[in-house]
Amino acid sequence: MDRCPHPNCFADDNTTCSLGHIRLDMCPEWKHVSNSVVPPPSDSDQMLLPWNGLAMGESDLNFVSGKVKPITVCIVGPESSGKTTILGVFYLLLGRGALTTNANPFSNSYTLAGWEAVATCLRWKPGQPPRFPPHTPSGAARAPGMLHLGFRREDGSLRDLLFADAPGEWFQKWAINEQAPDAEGARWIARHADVTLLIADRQALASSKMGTARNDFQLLAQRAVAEARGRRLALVWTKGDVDVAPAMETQIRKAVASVSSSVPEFTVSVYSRGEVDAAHGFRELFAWILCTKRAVVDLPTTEASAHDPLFRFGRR
Ligand SMILES: Nc1nc2c(ncn2[C@@H]2O[C@H](COP(=O)(O)OP(=O)(O)OP(=O)(O)O)[C@@H](O)[C@H]2O)c(=O)[nH]1
Ligand SMILES: [Mg+2]
Repeated sequence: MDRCPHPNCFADDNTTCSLGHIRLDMCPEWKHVSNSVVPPPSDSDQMLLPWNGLAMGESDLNFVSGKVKPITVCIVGPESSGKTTILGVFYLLLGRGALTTNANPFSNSYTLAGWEAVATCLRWKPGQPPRFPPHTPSGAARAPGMLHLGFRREDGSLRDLLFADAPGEWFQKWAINEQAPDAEGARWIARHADVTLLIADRQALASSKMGTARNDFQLLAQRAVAEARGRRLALVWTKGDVDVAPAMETQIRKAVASVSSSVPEFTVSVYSRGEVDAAHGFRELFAWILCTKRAVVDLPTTEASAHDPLFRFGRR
C-alpha cells in the first residue's frame, strides 16, 4: 500500500493527513508517492486542519492528550457481542440530546466522521429500516481506532473521553494466550484502559453454544479483571432483550466476582423491554463512565519548619 513519506503521517491508511489535506492529491508530500501533479492552490481562503474526523490512531491522540490525559474507555468482548452497537447508540442518543443530563453538556469531538461511520447503519433512512453496524475488521492494526467525545464538567472544565472500538478476534486470542502475536491490540487496550466494559453477550449465553460462550467468557473475564488492576471495570450485559437461564447468569457473575466483589452491572438493548425504554440502559452506563475520575496523587503532608516555602523541607 502507498505510504506518505512524512514521518508522522499515516495517509492513506484510513487516517488523517498530518498536514491537514482532505484531498491527498492536494498534499505536496503525497505527490512523491503518487507522482501526481499538485493542483495550484485555489483562491478560496481554505483553512487546513490537521485532522479529518475519522477514528484516531495512536499518533493522532496528541490533539486530545496534549492538555489533560483523556479517559480511555475500552469495550472488551468476543466477536459479534454488540460492542460497536453500544458506541453507535451512544452517538445517536448524543445527537438527540438524550445521552447526558444538563449537568454534563457535550462540548466537542475530533472524530465526528468516525462516529458517523459507526452509527449510520442504526439510523432510519427513507425506505430502509435500521441495520446493525458491520463487523469490525481486525486487519494488522496494533492499536484500536479511537473515537473522541468531550464533555463539560459542572465546574466548567472539560473532560475528554476516548472510546476504543476493537474487533472481537483480538480478545478471543488474548484470552487464550496473553502473548499471542496477533493480540497486540488487546494488550494495548489492557495497558491503556482507564475504564473497561466487559461484555456478556446474552444471545450467545442463551444459544445452543451457550457452554462454549460461558467458557470463553470465564477465560476473558479472568484476563480482563486481572489486567484491570484496580482500574474501573463494569460487567455489561448486551442484547438485554434475550432471556438467559438464571443459573447461567449466576455463573457469569461468579466469573467476575471471584476476583473483585464490587463490579457494577449494566444491561443494554436496542429494543425496548416492556415499560423500559431502550435508551435507559445506555444512559445509565454512560453516566457511570462519565463520573470516572483519575486517581489523584496523594502527596504526604509535611510540617513546615519556617514560613519561607523554600525551606519547607530544610532542617530545623
Ligand atoms: N437481540 C439483539 N441483538 C443485538 C443487539 N445489539 C447487537 N445485536 C446483534 O449483535 C450483532 C453484532 O453486533 P456488533 O455491535 O457488530 O458486535 P461487535 O461486538 O462489535 O462485533 P465485532 O466487531 O465482530 O467484534 C449485530 O449484528 C446484531 O445482530 C441487541 O441489543 N439485541
Ligand atoms: Mg465491532
